[in-house]
Amino acid sequence: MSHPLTAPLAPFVEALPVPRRLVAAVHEGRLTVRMRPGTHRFHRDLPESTIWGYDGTVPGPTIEAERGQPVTVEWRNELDGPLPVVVTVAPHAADADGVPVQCVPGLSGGTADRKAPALAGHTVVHLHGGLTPAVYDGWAENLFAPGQPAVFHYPMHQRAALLWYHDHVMGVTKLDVYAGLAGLWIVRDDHERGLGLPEGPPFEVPLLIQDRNFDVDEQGRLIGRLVHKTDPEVMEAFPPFTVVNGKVWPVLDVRPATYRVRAINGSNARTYRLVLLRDGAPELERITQIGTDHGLLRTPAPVPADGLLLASAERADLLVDFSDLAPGSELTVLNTAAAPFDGTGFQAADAESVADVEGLLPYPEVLRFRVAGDAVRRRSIPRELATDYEPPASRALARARRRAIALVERELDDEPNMLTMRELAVAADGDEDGRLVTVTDGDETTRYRVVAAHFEDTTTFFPVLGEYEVWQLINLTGDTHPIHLHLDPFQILARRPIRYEIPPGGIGDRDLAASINLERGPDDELNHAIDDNERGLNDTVRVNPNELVEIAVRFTTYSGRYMYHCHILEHEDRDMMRPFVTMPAALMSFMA
Ligand SMILES: [Cu+2]
Repeated sequence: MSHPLTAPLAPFVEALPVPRRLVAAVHEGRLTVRMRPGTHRFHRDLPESTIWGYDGTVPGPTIEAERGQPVTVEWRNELDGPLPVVVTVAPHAADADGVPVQCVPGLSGGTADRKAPALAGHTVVHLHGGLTPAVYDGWAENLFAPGQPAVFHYPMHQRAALLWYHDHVMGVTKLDVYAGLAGLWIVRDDHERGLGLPEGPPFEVPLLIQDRNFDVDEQGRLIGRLVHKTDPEVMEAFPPFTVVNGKVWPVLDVRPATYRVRAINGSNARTYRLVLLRDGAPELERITQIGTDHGLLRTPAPVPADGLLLASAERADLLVDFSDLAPGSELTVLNTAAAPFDGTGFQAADAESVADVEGLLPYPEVLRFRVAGDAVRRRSIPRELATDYEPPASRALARARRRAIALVERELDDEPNMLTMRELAVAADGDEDGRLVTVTDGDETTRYRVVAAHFEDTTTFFPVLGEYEVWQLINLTGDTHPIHLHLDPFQILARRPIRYEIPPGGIGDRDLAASINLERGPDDELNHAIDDNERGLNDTVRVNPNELVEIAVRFTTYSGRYMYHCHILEHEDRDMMRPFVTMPAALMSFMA
């Protein structure tokens, strides 16, 4: 563990902003959101930054919708170049003092990428978590130039949940989201209201957690210009400053009461493991998780003993109990997840000493709660939450279509590694060519062949509406990947340890040779378990190294072309994304 850096910005001096609420019902379900350049101050001691934002703000307005009441949004693209982010690859991974360049502001000797300023502001909006018809889902190639009309209809036939909307342009999602194009979207329903959970301010608090870096002037002073910096060894950006609802390390005054905190990781790549501390000691028992990506859990769950893990795009609906605390009490949220994240644990009790530049975590600070004001009656937590879903029945799963996807990292000469997915199909009996993937589970070995590798390869997944499918996500890389499926949510069935071998040259441009055994490797220290707070309806799942994750998904309503991908934006932009086409059963027999 290396020495912590001295923070160039003061933590916990500025109030947590709450994004403006845009309640759809007040506007009869018809909203206009302008994407436009704006200015934003990320911290009191920083000059203003130029950003691209929904309604010109960071984050965009929080849209609130009712289940069953459709919302139409005119996404008006009024963007105007150039992209307000300096993009650079630093020439070295560490500076002259040995500090990783991603932990410090400025370009670290890198030159500003010349292609990025030429981006003309093409956008496409994806409502993440939305059960949205394909034409309005934000297919990454269906772009809108500034001035072109984009009117999207969102039926909102879906459970109450915290969703988010963000840019999804092919190849540059990482830059457009980083520039500010993200906002929250809350779906509400009567079932949730019946539970008496806090709704709206002050007791419901959304937290959009992101990380950002800034440029410096010739004297080394921070200026507001946003910097997306990577280095020769790490192709994802892991900026040093954690930003919550648009402010670096903010503070929220809370009353002695129960708060509903709706947290989402909107970072490009960083995974957070959030620990709540008072006087240096963890107090995670104050937190009860009641919901995940797609809304309420069946029953409340504690957060894991190490802390609440949120990879990019994951959400958690939390009740946090401050009701016994005297005014003046302070609770601090720290992040204990090193980057790139690989699933390694970290004891919550050690959180205060977690700062680690080698782990690209120079400043673990996230947010502080400061108790002030009069006590409010303690809120009881319902013992039963959701009643509208159950784990899929084994009978339904026994006849489910099974699909397998390998996650691989291909090393290339003179350019960053290529992270891609390899869709696998069971190889024919006589297929003995060497490029096969074998998966051995006890006595049983299944032989697969790669049938698709790149985003533009032929579609091979055609799920039938209404039928369960089991997807196996097999991680053959050294890092955790949050895999996101568009459209319907899924349930996590299993996390299983694997041991695998890839022969020299086994990862080609389109093929793969690997032997995978469903057993724990001798050096594998991860526990490969499903945490209680993951047993809900999710649209994003962390797939750790040496791990096979099995999910059950059932697409229910809309036919069409959708995407699934890693939600590390630098990965999704670099080919870790694939299409699938949902089909009505009656049409399948007519497919050529
Ligand atoms: Cu990834």
